This record gives sequence, C-alpha cells and structure tokens, in this order.
Amino acid sequence: MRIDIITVLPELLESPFSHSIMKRAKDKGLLEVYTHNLRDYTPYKQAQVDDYQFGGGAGMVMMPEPLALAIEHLQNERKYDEVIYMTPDGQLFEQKTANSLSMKENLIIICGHYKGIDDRIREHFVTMEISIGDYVLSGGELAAAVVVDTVGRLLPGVLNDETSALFDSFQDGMLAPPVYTRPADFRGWKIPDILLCGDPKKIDDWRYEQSLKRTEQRRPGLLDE
Ligand code: 6GU
Repeated sequence: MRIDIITVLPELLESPFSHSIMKRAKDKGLLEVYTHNLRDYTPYKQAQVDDYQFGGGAGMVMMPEPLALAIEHLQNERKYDEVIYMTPDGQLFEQKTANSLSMKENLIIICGHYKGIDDRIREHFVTMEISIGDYVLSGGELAAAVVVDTVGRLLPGVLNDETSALFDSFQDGMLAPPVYTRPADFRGWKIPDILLCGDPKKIDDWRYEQSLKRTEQRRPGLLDE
C-alpha cells in the first residue's frame, strides 16, 4: 500500500512511521508513506497556503489552488482509491473503516489546519472524510498518523503470530480480555489460576467470558451492534 500525505507540517509526520511495527511494514516494502509539503505546490508569493474567509469570521482557510495542484500532481502519477480529508466533521474512524482501507492500494490523505480547507476541494476532489473522535485537534496530522498506523498494521505480512490483529479489541466487536506475564505472583497479586491449567479450550472460554464481561461493563453499546 502507498499513502501520500499532504500537509503544511511534514516534520510532524516523520517519527510516527519510523519505529516498531510501522518501521517493519516499511522495511518489508508492504507500506510506503510519503509526505508532501503543501507549500511546495502553491503558486502564491511567500509560499502562502491560507487566507481570510469570505463572509468574515475568525480564522484562516486553506486555499483551493495549492491543494488542487498537490492532489493533481499525485493523481497524474498513479490512480488513487481514495482522497481522504482529515476533519473533525468527518465520519468517525472505527476498526471497520481501517479494515476496509487496508484493502486499498493507493491513498491520499489531506491534513487540514486553521479553520479547514476551502469547501470546493471537499466537493470536487475528496472522496472520504474521516474524524478520529469527538474533540478538536489543532491539525489533521496526528489524526492522519492514527489512521496510517491503524491501517498499516493490518496489511498482510506486517504482523506475525505474536502480534496478530485477530484478537485485538474491536476486531470481533468486543474488547480484549486481560493479559498477564511473569511473574505469576507479583507482590502477592496472583494471576487467575485458569491461565496455568494447560487446557487451551478452557483458557479460550475464559478469555471469551472476560471479553464479554469487559465489554458489558465498559462499552455496552458495542454489544448492540
Ligand atoms: Cl481528523 N482533525 C482535526 N483537526 N481534529 C480532529 C480530527 C481530525 N478528528 C478528531 N478531531
């Protein structure tokens, strides 16, 4: 999968994909992430990319021309499955969104800043709008990093048996069960006996029960879906 991110702050997106599982995905050639500085595409003086909003009101808006030129530059090189705009008024990003994005080949992600982007870009270029939750970030970059990380780890070959996504919280509509590691007795706090019983079926059943219990207690809404 190839992901091209258009941003005014490419520096913000350097570290998130350079470690751990994202680094492995890139090293294995399963994920390519490129950032593009929007200022490189503006035809305006002083690398201007934002301006006052028509009709008045506080806050700048990202101008359509630099965005259109950046998107078209990429689209001239290859076909993209989606042009995604990161915005707090987009559709809520969920595991099922990530599952379906992980099946695409090429994605463009646009990070907004200030009051957002000129609406004509949303109308004529953007095919999908994503929010990562009901709160406002100062820009779309951190949200884009969340999407790339969530999608990237789902690509076939990125995770191994050890890190498998199959038993993640949300993957089956339930929260994950509690987990424990050595020592079995830490400061007198013991792990549940059943995990030492050696019977995989019993342990699976226990984990399922625990998942159900956690989900009922913490996120009952998930069970209705
Ligand atoms: Cl995608 N962008 C911004 N700026 N804030 C957000 C968001 C995105 N998702 C939640 N809050």
